[in-house]
Amino acid sequence: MRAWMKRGLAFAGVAAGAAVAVVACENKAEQQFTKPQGPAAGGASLGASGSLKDLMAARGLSEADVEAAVKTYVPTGKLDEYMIFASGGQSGQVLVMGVPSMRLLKVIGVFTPEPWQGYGYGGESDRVIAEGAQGTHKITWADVHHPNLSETKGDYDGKFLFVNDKANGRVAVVDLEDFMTKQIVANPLVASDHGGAFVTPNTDYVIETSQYPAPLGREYAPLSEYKEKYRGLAMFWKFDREKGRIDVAKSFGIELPPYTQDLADAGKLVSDGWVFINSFNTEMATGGTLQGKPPIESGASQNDMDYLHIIDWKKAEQVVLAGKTDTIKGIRVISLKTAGEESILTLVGEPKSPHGCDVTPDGKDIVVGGKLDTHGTVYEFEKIKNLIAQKKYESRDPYGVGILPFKESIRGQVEIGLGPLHTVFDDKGFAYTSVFLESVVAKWNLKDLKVVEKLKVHYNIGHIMAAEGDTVSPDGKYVVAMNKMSIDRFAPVGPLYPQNFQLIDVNAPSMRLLYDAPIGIGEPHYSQMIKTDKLKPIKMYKTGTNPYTGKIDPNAVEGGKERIVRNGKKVEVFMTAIRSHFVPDQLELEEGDEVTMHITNLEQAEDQTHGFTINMYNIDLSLEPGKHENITFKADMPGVYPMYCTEFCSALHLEMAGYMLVKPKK
Ligand code: CUK
Ligand code: CUA
Repeated sequence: MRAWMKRGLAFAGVAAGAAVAVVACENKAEQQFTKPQGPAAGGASLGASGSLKDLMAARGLSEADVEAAVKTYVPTGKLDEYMIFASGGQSGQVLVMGVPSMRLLKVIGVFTPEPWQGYGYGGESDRVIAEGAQGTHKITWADVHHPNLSETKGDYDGKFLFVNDKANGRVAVVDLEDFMTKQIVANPLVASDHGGAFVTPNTDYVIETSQYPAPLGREYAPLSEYKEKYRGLAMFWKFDREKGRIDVAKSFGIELPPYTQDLADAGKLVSDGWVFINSFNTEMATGGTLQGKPPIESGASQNDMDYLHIIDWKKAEQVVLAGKTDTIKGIRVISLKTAGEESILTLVGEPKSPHGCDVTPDGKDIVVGGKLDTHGTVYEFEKIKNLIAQKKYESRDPYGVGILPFKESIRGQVEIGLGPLHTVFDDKGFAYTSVFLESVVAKWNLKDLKVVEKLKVHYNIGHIMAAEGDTVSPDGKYVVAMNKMSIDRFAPVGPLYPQNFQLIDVNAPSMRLLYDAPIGIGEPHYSQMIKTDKLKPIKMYKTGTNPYTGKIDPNAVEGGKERIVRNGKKVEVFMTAIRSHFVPDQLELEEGDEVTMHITNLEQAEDQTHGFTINMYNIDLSLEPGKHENITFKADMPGVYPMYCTEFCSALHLEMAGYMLVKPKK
């Protein structure tokens, strides 16, 4: 036996770090490469590259570039100050990134499988994904728009993340203890959603409001009956913090008029108990381009005003408790009639094609942008509340819902520029609005509603996000422009360009662009940024834990108690994984056997993950230290199948393998 092999074996039972070190020491080139780390002492020169000035000249960098580099560089071993949870768009996933480095740390599988995490490949996660089924077709994608962090007293608490799927009307719960998706709730009432997944200040409810109106419950009705049968919905999913799950039985919806509800935000502090939703297409246009009718695009842009929806959810809760609800597809729904009569729903005008709906950190104002307007409109909650209390409606809509007088509901309007969309806030009383048509971030003063500065972004910004931006106490410091296009920015990768997150320093008196981060998974819409130290994820599971119950699995396997139990056609395998072998490592099956495998990773060392796959059976698990997984499959393909570990876990990782043999029927 060669020396390295002996050493490798000796280390097979200790931490991977040590084992890897052994391998690295064998590699002379690597040793040399890793030695001269970091800048030379004194900091004036950059190693062999000469002085900083020379380096700048050689690379064509300006002082501003170097400043930006210094502000975003996170040296080895240091952590990013903030973390971003960004929509992965059509991927149905969530991207986790560090700020200021903008490094990608993780891609969380949410609505769609994520192979590295073994999410959706034979293990327990299959059930979570299956629970999110809508209709009878297999849905293998999602349109993730707004990931939102759980809050306590209006502050991100770092415990959970909620994610919506606009396309298929679904909401998911990610547990930030292990950054895994634990629940997908499919809304049986809506045909699509958008205003979600926002939370109330103590995460009592996760809000999901519909986008394109359709009959509630998705029954058929012709477009000629749009006004009578099509509806919107504001869904209030009750969140059970203890269980870490949405409690569907305690949830309720509020029927809305068939105006296309858009973005939503929950009130906070003074406006706690209320939810605001902007809308467009109050014209109720349904298109008909082939019949010579205007497309929805122009049909929906006829009126000067659409409606901001104001929802009193505390009152709605009372009405639900009093039993004044209908039940549609098993969900309790407050009818539009009741919502209007009880002032649970009130409307107020919003200028042309509104988009974005953002409550200020003090909860006093609501900012709404306008895609075809140059203004941001700032509604004053106090005024709205008084008008509702006095029932001072200007008129009622065709469904009997009270409409408040616009002028008396606002604090003012801020002249922002062409196409203001979304607004976020800092700690110094400034608001930052994304301006789509102008491709700028506009910074304005919440006090006097005056723009103080505009920063060009490249190009066409959609959402904007700020450090702790949706809380009662934003941090300022950083704002990120989430741009839809990236012309002239990155090396070409074909006609589908990356999206571009541009990190902006908002700490200095004037805004400064720091970093372009191309996003190769899209299209991201919104994201939230939380202080890294608020997140307290676990480092490993207690041995035998099933992450989907949070408990030791009843079939968890102890070392030494591995076994194969056959009962007719049913075969149960109790397996363990530890560096660098599976016990048992030979499965001898008959064609047609119904197999259940229980696999426990016995490791209790940090980052000591094993993978497990059975070739051709689409089985792929990630077994983090302590994790237990259960898989069920039918051995219906006779043949020889290697089973192996898919994570480079130790020097003898390649040897962490075995065979599944499926003997053909005679
Ligand atoms: S939306 Cu995409 S840019 Cu879904 Cu929040 Cu405005
Ligand atoms: Cu276990 Cu590789």
